[in-house]
Amino acid sequence: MAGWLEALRLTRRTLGGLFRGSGTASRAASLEELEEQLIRADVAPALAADWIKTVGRAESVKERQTLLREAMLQSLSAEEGFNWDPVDKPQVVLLVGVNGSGKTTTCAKLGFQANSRKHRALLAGADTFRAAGTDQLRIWAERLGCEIVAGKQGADAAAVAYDATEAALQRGYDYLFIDTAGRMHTKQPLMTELQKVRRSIAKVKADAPQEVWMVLDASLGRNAIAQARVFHEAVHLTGVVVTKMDGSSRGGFVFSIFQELGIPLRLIGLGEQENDLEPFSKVQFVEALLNQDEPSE
Ligand SMILES: Nc1nc2c(ncn2[C@@H]2O[C@H](COP(=O)(O)OP(=O)(O)OP(=O)(O)O)[C@@H](O)[C@H]2O)c(=O)[nH]1
Ligand SMILES: [Mg+2]
Repeated sequence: MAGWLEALRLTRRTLGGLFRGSGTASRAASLEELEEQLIRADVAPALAADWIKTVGRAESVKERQTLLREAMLQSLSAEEGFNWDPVDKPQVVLLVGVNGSGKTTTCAKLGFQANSRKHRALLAGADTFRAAGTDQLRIWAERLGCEIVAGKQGADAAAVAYDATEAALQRGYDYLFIDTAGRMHTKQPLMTELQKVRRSIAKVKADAPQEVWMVLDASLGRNAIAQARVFHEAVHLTGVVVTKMDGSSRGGFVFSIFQELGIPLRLIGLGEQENDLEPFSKVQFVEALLNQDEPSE
């Protein structure tokens, strides 16, 4: 398991060891350089400018570092994680996003998390676009020992989601995690299909899906924010999962999820294995961004 420090290595490198050599003012980056580095790591320019204003008050490099840490933490709102107490069964989580963002892997990771908490989870493969759309999830389900309901290629994704919700309800599952096909936010018919999927779940259980999570690929940086905005308008997101943080040098966009979208970042993917999914921790995130205990690269 990669861990936060390892996963944020590339973004940290983009930040260029912001305060390396703290204490010796001569080696500290100028404010202008600092701002550039933040923007290079995909921190929104307006936010970076705000922080720089705050940090500019510092009288020492050490104080500058403290002020930036505080400003970063303040820019991230309260952590919500995910409530692993299935009060109202089944808790239905619908995973949506553009192609290749990590939906299927995240669905499997959620099944693993439920299993390891001794909850009963059902996985649903509603990616009926491609011939092999549900194969990947089937393989995961077998490996994890999770039950799965999956549609055939060309089947109506809304009907698969309906059947899966009914199965989860009737068979007393605690959680239902529904994987959907990747879709570009610019393709209106596909966004309409997603609305239909959402409605069909609610026909079985009026308050479901309790969660609709957008899975965002961290390597897209700030571009992911624009995608999420369109999905939010279409299906009302209740959370975001950021994947592939371990392969991204643009982790600074995470601040924009809170600042610009106002949607909680629930979980973060730190690798490809089933246990590489963590609740988002703002302290761990900021500490990993600013960590200096490693040699320069
Ligand atoms: N390094 C890393 N790779 C990940 C992570 N999450 C997913 N991946 C990889 O990203 C690739 C795409 O993941 P999928 O889960 O298939 O993505 P998807 O959104 O289901 O893709 P489509 O169904 O084609 O839209 C796979 O190779 C995954 O192993 C992560 O957190 N870190
Ligand atoms: Mg998939």
